[in-house]
Amino acid sequence: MSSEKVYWDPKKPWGNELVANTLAEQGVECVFTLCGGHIIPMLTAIEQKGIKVVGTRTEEGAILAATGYSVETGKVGVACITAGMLSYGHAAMLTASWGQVPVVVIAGASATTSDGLRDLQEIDQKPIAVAAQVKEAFHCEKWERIPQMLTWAFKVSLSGIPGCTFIDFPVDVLCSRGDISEIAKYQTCVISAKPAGDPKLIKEAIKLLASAKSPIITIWRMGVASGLREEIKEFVKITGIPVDACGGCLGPDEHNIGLQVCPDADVVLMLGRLSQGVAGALNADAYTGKIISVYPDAGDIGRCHPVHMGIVGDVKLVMQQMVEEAKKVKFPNNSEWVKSAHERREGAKAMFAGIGANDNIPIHPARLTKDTIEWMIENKINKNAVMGMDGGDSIFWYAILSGAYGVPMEYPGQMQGPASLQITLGSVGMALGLVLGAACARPGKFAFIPTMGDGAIGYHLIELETFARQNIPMVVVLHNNSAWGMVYADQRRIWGHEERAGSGFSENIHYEKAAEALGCAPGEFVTEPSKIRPALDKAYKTAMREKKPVIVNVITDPNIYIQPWPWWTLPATEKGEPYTTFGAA
Ligand SMILES: Cc1ncc(C[n+]2csc(CCOP(=O)(O)OP(=O)(O)O)c2C)c(N)n1
Ligand SMILES: [Mg+2]
Repeated sequence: MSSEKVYWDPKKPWGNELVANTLAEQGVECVFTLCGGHIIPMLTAIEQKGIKVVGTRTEEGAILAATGYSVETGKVGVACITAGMLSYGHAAMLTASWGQVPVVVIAGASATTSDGLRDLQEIDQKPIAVAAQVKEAFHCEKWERIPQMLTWAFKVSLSGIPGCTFIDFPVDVLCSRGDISEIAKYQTCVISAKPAGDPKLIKEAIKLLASAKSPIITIWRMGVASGLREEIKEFVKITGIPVDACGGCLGPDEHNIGLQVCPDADVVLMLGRLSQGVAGALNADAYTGKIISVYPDAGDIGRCHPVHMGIVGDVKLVMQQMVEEAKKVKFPNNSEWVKSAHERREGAKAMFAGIGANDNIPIHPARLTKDTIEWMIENKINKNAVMGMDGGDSIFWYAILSGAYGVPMEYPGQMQGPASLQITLGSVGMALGLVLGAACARPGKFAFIPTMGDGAIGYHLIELETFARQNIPMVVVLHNNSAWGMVYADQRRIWGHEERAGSGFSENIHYEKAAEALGCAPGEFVTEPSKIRPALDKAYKTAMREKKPVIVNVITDPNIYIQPWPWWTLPATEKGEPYTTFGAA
């Protein structure tokens, strides 16, 4: 909060004040910004409404933070940026849109009075936003329409399938004043109605699930975002069906069996899954049984893979209907099936623990991942932390090992990054921005990034200064393999020998020192496997004591790779050799 108070005239408010009032009306508590001349009074007006304003170091950082904040809280995330700089936020808007996360991006714009004069930062921003797949982009040229149009931006971001919206205001509109009675002419209303499912299909779905031998439930972004936590808990209690991809909705529960360990389930209740056709770890095609897809938009059900039954509706409401219907039906005892699913996971755990029991130097990435996960479990770090992950191969090591170890997300959206967004836009580099937003929503809470690629950290390294400024205690475990490792691994596989076109970095970069220069606490540089756990202990203590981020920079072997595809569904190569999940190229 600024100490000098600016006094406004409530009867003749500035446009900037109307923006701030509308944000307050929408219940906004925190705004992420990259400031600039066109929005200076807007930011002050917002702060004076008691809304926290967090300054980031890039537009992309601000929009990613707003996205992470939304995933963490379930509320709309808000970013404010200055005129003409939206291109810097493009990938972040795509991330929010693909991630189905409600985010409102507010921008300043050059004055209407200077249109066409090539004024400073005079750029038509709407097409940039539209190209970033926002749900709708608004340009507000009338002072008296500011509350109405800004409310639209919120309303649209939340409605149907949530996503990013954009609105900009010319600086002369923001800096003009008017009579509040004019505003009444431009009203809007917000309704929160949601559609339920077709009762006939609900009945059929329950019948099918009750007759299945090996049914599973999978929960995806539109399920998580619908807030179905209570419903899913009750549903598994009644039906005994295990949850195969959980999205954090079940927490630690015996029915939470991990991450897609049962592609051969005979019936799959797929909740809130956008149909995607990519060959990837989160690919719905991996399932071979009958899919019952519940999703709010019929156009997306079965778009890229066949489904047996499509139920259109808000996922939470449909689950309420399912719970009621399930009470009327007798379900078989699924406990043996749950047990066997856990056994599969235990099998995977034993296999990866074996791979991770490796004392080589440079450190095997499975060793680093195994030690990190075991340290995290032993110290209950994941029980009470905001989390995130980023990278290429590094992310897959963590995703697959944590799935095999049965580490649950404690709450929906706890793990920021691809795991929380669940949609494979596939961009590396977004986690620091997302975690910043999540951490700002939970002041004082520890933030943990158990895996981060050395390529990935480069995108928003500068944002570590924001973490330090916000006094966020955080530990980042850096897989430093001096490479865009996932790419380098493929180069070796394709060419059969070392080939590094564009994929290598300088070796042994001291990222922990770069972080220290940005205000973080002293970090760790680890080259020996036996030093991993002591470094994690020390980093955690330092982070908590100093209330600052700490980087644990671990030098790992670039010649070890992991397949990004689930190890249980790997196809054979052309040579007839089975792909392995890991190996030394
Ligand atoms: C923004 C973006 N650029 C490029 C890619 C292509 N890509 C996928 S994985 C990867 C390597 C990531 O390297 P790093 O973060 O160091 O993780 P590692 O694979 O080495 O563990 C790249 C460049 C991408 N997914 N996203
Ligand atoms: Mg790397």
